[in-house]
Amino acid sequence: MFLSSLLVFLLCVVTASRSEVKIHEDAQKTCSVINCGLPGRDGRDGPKGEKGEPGQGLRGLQGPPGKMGPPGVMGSPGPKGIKGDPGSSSDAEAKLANLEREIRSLKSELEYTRKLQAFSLGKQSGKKFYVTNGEKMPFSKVKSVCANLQAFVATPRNAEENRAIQAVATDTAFLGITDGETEGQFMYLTGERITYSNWKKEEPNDFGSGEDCVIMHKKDGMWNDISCSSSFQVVCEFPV
Ligand code: MFU
Ligand code: CA
Ligand code: CA
Repeated sequence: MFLSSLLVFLLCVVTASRSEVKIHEDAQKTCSVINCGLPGRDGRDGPKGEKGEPGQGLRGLQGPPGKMGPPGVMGSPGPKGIKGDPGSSSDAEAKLANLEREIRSLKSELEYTRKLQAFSLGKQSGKKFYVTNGEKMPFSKVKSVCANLQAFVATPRNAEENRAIQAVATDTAFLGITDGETEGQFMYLTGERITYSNWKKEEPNDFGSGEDCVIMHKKDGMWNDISCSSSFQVVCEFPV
């Protein structure tokens, strides 16, 4: 301690021997001229320094995503989209295309079924055709059965049609002719007087309590008037 104090004192003496001006400048660098002796206590802390540049150390790992925030307010409508490709179809257009394909398929199948039916029934173009299921029933039922098929009760208007019905029937069958309106005046179900007939000998005779319906015998195609409540075969007629 004594040696370091002595060294500082000697330094002050040597420095003082130089010029007046120089002494003043150098004193600020080494020690006070007035208090040139033992060192003083440490001064107070200086003001806080400016924030430093970001460090170059490793960043920490990214944390997990935070929870969802509240919904925002709805924005204004966006601009109109550009027109789609002419080739691309919407869902509705695709459904329509499927329906159209299905309709084409069904039409094709219906055409085939009609062709097969016409062939199986021996249908001639431009001519009515007749169908039976072989059932026997009263005349009222015969009318409703044919109506349900959007057909009429078989009604021969000439010898050719009479033969066609005779060929289709497998037993004695009702015809679409009655005299229920006016006894003795036989009419088609459409209401016109008949213009063709094929009565068996001594018919019509309105036998017994009365006979207002007409049947055709399978064996010869001849007609007889008969009770409408009796049961005979149903034969329906389909228009041209
Ligand atoms: C004839 C026919 C009748 C009935 C009777 C049994 O009369 O005209 O329609 O079939 O025979 C005698
Ligand atoms: Ca009658
Ligand atoms: Ca009769």
